[in-house]
Amino acid sequence: MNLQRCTRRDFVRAMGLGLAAFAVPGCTASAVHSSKNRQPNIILMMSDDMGFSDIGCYGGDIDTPNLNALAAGGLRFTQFYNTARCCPTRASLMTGLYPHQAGIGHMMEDKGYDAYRGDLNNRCVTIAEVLKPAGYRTYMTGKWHVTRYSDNDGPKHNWPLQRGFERYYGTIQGAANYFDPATLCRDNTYVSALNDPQYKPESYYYTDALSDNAVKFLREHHDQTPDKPFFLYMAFTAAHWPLNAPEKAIAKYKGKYDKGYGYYRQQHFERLKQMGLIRKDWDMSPQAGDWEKVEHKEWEARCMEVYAAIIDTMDQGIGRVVTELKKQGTFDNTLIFFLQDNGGCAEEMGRQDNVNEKWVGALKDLNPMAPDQLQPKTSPPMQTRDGRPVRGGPTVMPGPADTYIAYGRNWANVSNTPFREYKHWVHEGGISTPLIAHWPAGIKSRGKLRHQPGHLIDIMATCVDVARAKYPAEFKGQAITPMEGRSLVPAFDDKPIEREAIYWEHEGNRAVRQGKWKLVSKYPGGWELYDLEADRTELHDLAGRLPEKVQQLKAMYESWAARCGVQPWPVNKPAQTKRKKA
Ligand SMILES: [Ca+2]
Repeated sequence: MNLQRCTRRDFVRAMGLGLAAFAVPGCTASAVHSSKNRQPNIILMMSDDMGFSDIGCYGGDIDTPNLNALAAGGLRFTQFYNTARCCPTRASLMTGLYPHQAGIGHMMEDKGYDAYRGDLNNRCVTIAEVLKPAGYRTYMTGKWHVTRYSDNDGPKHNWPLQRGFERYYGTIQGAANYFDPATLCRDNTYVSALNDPQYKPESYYYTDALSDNAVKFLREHHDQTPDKPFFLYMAFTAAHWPLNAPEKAIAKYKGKYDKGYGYYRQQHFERLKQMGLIRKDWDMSPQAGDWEKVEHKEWEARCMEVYAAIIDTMDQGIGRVVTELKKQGTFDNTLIFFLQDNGGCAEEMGRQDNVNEKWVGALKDLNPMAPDQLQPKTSPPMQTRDGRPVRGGPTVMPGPADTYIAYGRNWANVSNTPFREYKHWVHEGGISTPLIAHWPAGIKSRGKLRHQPGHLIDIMATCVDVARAKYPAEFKGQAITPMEGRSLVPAFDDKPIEREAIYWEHEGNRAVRQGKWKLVSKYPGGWELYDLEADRTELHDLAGRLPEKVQQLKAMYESWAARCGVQPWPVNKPAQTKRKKA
């Protein structure tokens, strides 16, 4: 791979650009790509709960040859950001707004304020809703997770088909057993993993099902409307817990992680520096776990083996999508993005010694389920389709359908190398994601890095730009909130992305980044200030030394929070507001 060394000058240049105030969103595609008559196809691939340095082309040790090839043929952004968790990330990505502006300030419950309805509002539009009027066909596979209405018989106004997608296959809610996912849906109707007439694999595995159905949609598109451009959103649940993967995929990684946390963190750190993805003079964040003190070493290593197998399987599915594009002759003029929805996850789901007392003890009279019966449970206590209880804890090796276990904080710390914190926090470990951009017809550079900071909100602006679409002021009679992001097209040519700042709020964790400066706070603590050019691993707090900078950024944060409807955490329902369920 042709890897560009990251120099200090590159960083200074990229970060200094963030200081330009209140720039107008870029609309440069017409200038850059005026020679292209045809609008590009756009594929947006997102994975779930993965760290900054998991995939190979970002310094990881998991086999991801297909993602690595996209990186080698395109660009890798080194400072791209998400929102630190599933639902707000998906809302922000789909709408080009901050999550609170789209109504998903937290998760999938109505907290009584417009910014916290747990349901996309009607003052935002999805990328699919914007690209359709520009002539695009629109398809989606994967995790939706931007509505609190997930009953098969309930309101579906915010399901994918009602928010701009023509075809859909995936799960309406978040996490689920990969061998038998709950809320599995084709178009507008729930299906079981086994009774879907349109998809009959030899053995069912959700990640493969998402890739296979993406290929199916691409084939149908090519058969029916080859002259139209398409937008395909693939939202994998890989590698969110539970650690479920086919045994054959796990076997490939057997013994691979026996050296323990510190060894792999150091490997990630060295490769990141070698690839130019991080600066050589940054210090490493503190290590979370001591391998020597781990009681169940074989189990703990197995957790990481399954995690790797989940990601490996996703990468193979991405390879099948690329193969289909090449077969159709559409690979060159397809803009493919790959990114992750939040940092590595420190949640300890299913890892406790006594977890089966609660999980297995709660299940009575288990019977096999009929093929057309829907899996009712997203998490334990639950049973497998063939009638076995789903278990966890350190005596149960993760992987098979009857296990529900997370890889835990210490491996998440490896995934997030070299950064601090995890999914949920807005320090760099929670919000930093790879962003691969591959588009041979539109991006001249191959295998290069881009250090311009960017955020999920920029994907909508970029899609509007390259598709020559119009972001509406009004949609279905409603005024639409102006988009927040900036087109990444200038960065494709290594030009600046001009913006005031980037902001975060999640569960009381707050941050603002302007240029090289980041003000960040971990709920319920105070503000910390970092110079990300010198210290992106956030180890040298400058808040005490630079009180004026703290005040300036704090005022910016507060103004943004007020503008976007952010409430103090924890958000409690206002007493008199009782909204009826729609
Ligand atoms: Ca996630």
